[in-house]
Amino acid sequence: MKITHADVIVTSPDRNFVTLKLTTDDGLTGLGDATLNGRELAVVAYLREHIVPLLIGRDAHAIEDTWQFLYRSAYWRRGPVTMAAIAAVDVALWDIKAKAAGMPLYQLLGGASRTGLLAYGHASGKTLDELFDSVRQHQEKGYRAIRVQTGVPGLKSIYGIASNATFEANTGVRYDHEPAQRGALPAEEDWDTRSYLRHVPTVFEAVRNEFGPELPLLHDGHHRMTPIQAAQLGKSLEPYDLFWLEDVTPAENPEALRLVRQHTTTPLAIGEIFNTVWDYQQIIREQLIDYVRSAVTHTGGITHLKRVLEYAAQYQIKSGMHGPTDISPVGMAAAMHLGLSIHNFGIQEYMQHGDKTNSVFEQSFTWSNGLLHPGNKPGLGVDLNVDEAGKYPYETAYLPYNRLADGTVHDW
Ligand code: KDG
Ligand code: MG
Repeated sequence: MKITHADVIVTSPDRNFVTLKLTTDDGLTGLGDATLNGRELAVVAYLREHIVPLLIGRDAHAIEDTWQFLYRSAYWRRGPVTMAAIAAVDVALWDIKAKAAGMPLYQLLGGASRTGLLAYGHASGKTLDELFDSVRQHQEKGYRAIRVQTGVPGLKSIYGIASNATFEANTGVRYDHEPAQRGALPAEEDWDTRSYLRHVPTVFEAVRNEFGPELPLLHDGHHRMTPIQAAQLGKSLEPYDLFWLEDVTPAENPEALRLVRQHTTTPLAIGEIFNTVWDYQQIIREQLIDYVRSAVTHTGGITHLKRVLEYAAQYQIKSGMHGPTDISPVGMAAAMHLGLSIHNFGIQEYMQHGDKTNSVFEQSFTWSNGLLHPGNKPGLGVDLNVDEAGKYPYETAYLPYNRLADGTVHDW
């Protein structure tokens, strides 16, 4: 079975998505997500200019060989652009193989290890009242685990708080958290770590008092703290029994997590901006984290993320795959098939896409009782409606960035 066509489809329903569609001489098609938020066109160029020409005529069944060929023959390895492009090819080939076998993809990956995937959503609020409302809305939507992000007194606009009025006016969409804003320049947000560290524990205390001890609660530090600040936060949140505390430090320096670990028993999650097993090597071996945050989309696809998760399993570290709205429905489906099949599944992030996105990507997953399931159609279970996709051309959009009060650029 040979690959005869490879199309890179860029569409912007609600937000930008990049999708690779492979077609074989048997007439089978496969989809892969290559969306890299705010840098989408870099992956488009990488795919169109450097990968598509290499794919035509290749054996569509040779997934491992194609992965190794694309990774090793480039000479320039790793990095988010390369690994998102390879991921798209890998997932599209798994989609094709599963369709050829007449099975949902999770069956080829070893079969279901559970009935469904526990998923968490994003509650947020500038004030406690807004936050409580948002937690309740999530519970009404069926969520049984909830991420809590809060405004901080004195800071106008910070990561994780429900989309602002400008974003809503521009897009007509209200996401619970959608940081990328359309426009020629990135938005500027402000940051003050000391205010944040003082305020966050008071919010978790209030949320626990309101919602009780059972509800699994998560929180994202979004790479902003020094190791000692992160240790302080982990320690101050211990009484509120978090499911995890995510991205406490910038992830480039894995040794920072040693210091955090020495000081706190709050479980740690990291890795949404990692893209290979080598980024994880030290932190898994030294058991510095509890959850792997990588998305299939940004970590070389199912072939490579499965490898990371199997390594993690040796150390009782579980999956917590990234699933914000910038992971397309194709990327989400890949995550669900992988999550259903592995033994060390932990939790799946699930933010829910908007109506326009759902009109472009026809999906077969189910969401009930707080659990996701990828469905039982052969392959990934996602089709791309090309006519609908064509209605929404690419629009420039950037992630925001942070400045401190004195004007210094800070990690966002
Ligand atoms: O594109 C960036 C977002 O995906 C990221 O900010 C979301 O941190 C995030 C999360 O945990 O979902
Ligand atoms: Mg995150």
